[in-house]
Amino acid sequence: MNQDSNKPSANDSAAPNAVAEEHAQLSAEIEHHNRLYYTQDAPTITDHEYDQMMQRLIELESQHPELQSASSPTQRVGAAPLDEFTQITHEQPMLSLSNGFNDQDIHDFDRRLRKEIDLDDERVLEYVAEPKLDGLAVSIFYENGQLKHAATRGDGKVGEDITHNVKTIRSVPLSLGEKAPQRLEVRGEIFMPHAGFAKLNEAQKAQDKKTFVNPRNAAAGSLRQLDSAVTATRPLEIFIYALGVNSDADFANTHAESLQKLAELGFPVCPLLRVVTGVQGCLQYFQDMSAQRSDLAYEIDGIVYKLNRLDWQKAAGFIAKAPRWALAHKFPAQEKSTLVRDIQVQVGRTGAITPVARLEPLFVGGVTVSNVTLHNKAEIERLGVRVGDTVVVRRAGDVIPQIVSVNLEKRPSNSLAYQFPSACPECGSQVVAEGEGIISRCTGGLICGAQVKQAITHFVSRKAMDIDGMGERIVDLLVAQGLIKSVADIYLLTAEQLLELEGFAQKSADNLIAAIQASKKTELPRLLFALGIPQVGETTAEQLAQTFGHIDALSAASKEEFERLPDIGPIVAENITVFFATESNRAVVRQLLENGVEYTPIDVSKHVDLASLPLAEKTIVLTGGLSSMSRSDAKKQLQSLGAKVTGSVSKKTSLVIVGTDAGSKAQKAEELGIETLDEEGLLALLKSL
Ligand code: 5U1
Repeated sequence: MNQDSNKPSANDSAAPNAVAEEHAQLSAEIEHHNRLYYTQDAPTITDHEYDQMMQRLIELESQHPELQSASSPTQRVGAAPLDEFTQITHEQPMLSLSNGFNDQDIHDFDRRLRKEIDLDDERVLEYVAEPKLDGLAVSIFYENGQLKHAATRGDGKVGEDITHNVKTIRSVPLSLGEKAPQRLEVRGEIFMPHAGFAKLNEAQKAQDKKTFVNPRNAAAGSLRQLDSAVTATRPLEIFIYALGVNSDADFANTHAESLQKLAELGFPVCPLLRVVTGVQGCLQYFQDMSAQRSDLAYEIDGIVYKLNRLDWQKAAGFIAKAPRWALAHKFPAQEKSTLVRDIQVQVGRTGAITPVARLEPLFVGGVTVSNVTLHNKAEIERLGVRVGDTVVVRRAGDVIPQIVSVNLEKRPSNSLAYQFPSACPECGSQVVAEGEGIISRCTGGLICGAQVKQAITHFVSRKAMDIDGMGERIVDLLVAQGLIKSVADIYLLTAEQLLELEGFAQKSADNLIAAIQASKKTELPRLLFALGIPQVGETTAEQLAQTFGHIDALSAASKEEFERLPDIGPIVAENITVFFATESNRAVVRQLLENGVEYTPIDVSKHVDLASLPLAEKTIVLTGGLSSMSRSDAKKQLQSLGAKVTGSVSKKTSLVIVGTDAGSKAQKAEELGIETLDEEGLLALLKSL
């Protein structure tokens, strides 16, 4: 360490070699002590010595600003405040985890994986088990060993750029040395340990500032600071749990090995991580951690199991937003008692009436709960809950809170059974029961203010007609003033009418009318989605549009025709049929078109007839691992060519694709004399079609 070097007298020229060398050496030394202190919990110098080194580095950089790089330890005290967060698109999507809640879920997870990998019964899978921290997921990207950027998960595809804040976390390495892959992305969880959280809240209280509800919120609030100097004062920590982008294809063969390598590069990895064998190993680890949970320095809400072999992870692939090769085994939910102050009902967009219990607020599972849905009349009857009852509320992780039981011993003697309303509280129309009493629906339709407002709010929303500037407040105003009674009336609004309303000036009125006009030219799937047919989401609307091409064809179709579509079941088919059979709905559609809404009909003669696809009527089984794609990708490609892809080999199987480490299915195919293809053959087949 060199703390007494002579200070240069001038600061207007490039740093002399000796100064640059001192700067580099001092930076490396400070980062080394950061690692010893924050990652390994084993400091070898005093705080005073550390502060002296940091002071000297700051001094060198103030005299020679050109020495200050993005990965200098001085950057950890925070950079200039930002005006807003910019966005970062993740090169690889940031996935979430599927959840398991009991032993059976872990057995099922293991069984699904064994099937996916086609593992023989005798062989046991190896998993990496580690605590699931209750913090915030982050992606940190390094190029040529230097920290380039860090981002939140966001929607999994695009996150917020929080580089300036992540750099203030002392245990995050700013540079990785020469052994690091040229491009490397790590993923992990940023969290606030209990002790730091308590201290932070004390300080907030002392300064008359808002305190944080739990460590997770405190960590989130700290990371969402535009001023990284504030983040720098917050006691944040990180554990890295996975690799993202990695330019070194030979980095590791197993997940455990990859984390070991990341630890060697200086990343903090949870020391409680273990490689375990089979379901028994997972469950034993879960028990051990459950026992230790209350003694840990930080909050955890479960255990994560990940398949250890990376080639098998690849073979297992993904479902929607989560990998098949990982599972979060959640700790049991927290339960607490409170009082039901009232039971009220809410009317939804389609008239569905949902009862809600208004509770004496209680803190359970890390949040304050004041309202809990009671779902439907049948649920109220099942629980037997009444106003004035003491109830047990359960909340687990991010699952919505629920009432699990009523304490009858504490029931007040004068309490009465809850009477489910027979008339809508919004419009007074009759409430009718559907689906064996599961759903209660207001029959008011377009005369029910609650339904009309919500139907209009849905109609104008971004994924529907996308009328910019027509938020809930404006919809409420327009309906209250009687300017719109149905969605078709939107297209009759004038700027003059808007100017009469509170909060509108010429410009805002003109802008809203322009947005309404712009929405008139639309596409059929959007229009169908906008109509708000019960249970018809974007995907179903798209499928209906592609199959029928025109609204007239849709209104003329039968329930059976809808049911023939791959993703439409009897209930949705019934909803669509009823919607188009109802005269008031037909009238609204007619008026929309009369008021200027137009869409280009879809030429359904070009609609793909599944029977005409090249692999139609072929039943294909995939077994073993593939190196060029995941099995689920291969499955999708084969399905898109018309094949039926199944999980087991039988006489009906037309073809078996045999990957690496294939087990009994390949053998069975041979016994039955079924044609097989290896990965190369599969690629050639896909290419030829
Ligand atoms: N411990 C741990 N938490 N956690 C969260 N591992 C882990 N892995 C995750 C997430 C979201 O995702 C994997 C898919 C990388």
